Amino acid sequence: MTLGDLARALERAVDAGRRLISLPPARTTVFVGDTHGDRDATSRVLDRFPPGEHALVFLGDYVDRGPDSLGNLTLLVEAKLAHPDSVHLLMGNHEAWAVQRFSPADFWERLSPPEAKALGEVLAALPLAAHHPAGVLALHGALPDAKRVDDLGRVRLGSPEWRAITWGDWVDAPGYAFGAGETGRPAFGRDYFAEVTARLGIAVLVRSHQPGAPTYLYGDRCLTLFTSRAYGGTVRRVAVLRPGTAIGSARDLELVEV
Ligand SMILES: [Mn+2]
Repeated sequence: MTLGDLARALERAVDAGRRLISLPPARTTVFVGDTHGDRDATSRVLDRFPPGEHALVFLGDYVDRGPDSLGNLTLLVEAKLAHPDSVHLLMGNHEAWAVQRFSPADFWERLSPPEAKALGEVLAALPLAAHHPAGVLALHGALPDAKRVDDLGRVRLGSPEWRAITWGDWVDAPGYAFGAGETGRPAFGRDYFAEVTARLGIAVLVRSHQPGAPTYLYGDRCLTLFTSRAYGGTVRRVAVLRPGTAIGSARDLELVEV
């Protein structure tokens, strides 16, 4: 698939411009962390958890860092086209080149300006979050300062809420926001997590994005997951949520190595 073909396929593969995905409670849901050019990781996930039988939520950052960004993105788009209702590709900061540039960005920097523009525009339509009625919210980075879950469907690209979702880190300390200016990574603390999750009625947040974060944070209610070899020794794991499971903490999701 050429890059132009990929951009056109992606245009058909995004979730019709929806920013918030509602996950079906009756199907096993599999959350997949950053894959970052690790096509082999994506391939293993698709083999082990066939879409259709499972709902698959990819948490963003498909390109850069790893050896095969284009192959990884192509495989994901093909899976999305084949199973539009059970494969969900959320936006990470590495898909948001058209909104905010960053460095290092080995994949984006190798594209010609027209290629980067075409691909950047279609990736900017990706959804930002997925909500499961058992009280699980999935997104790339951190929670936006929202009043209710539905507000996540109306987040504007480039807004502070968008920056929290795609760029936000969590800090294992009391407090709310740890300022990061216009270009740095916004960071949030334990009190902010407690307040926003209470407001949204969320028991567990599943996210990726921050390689240095502990797997479990905030009373095991914030799960940080990676599914890529691009971070060196990081184990490739997914989190599985089975139908009917009562979710009190992220430990109620099963971590599976792929
Ligand atoms: Mn990221």
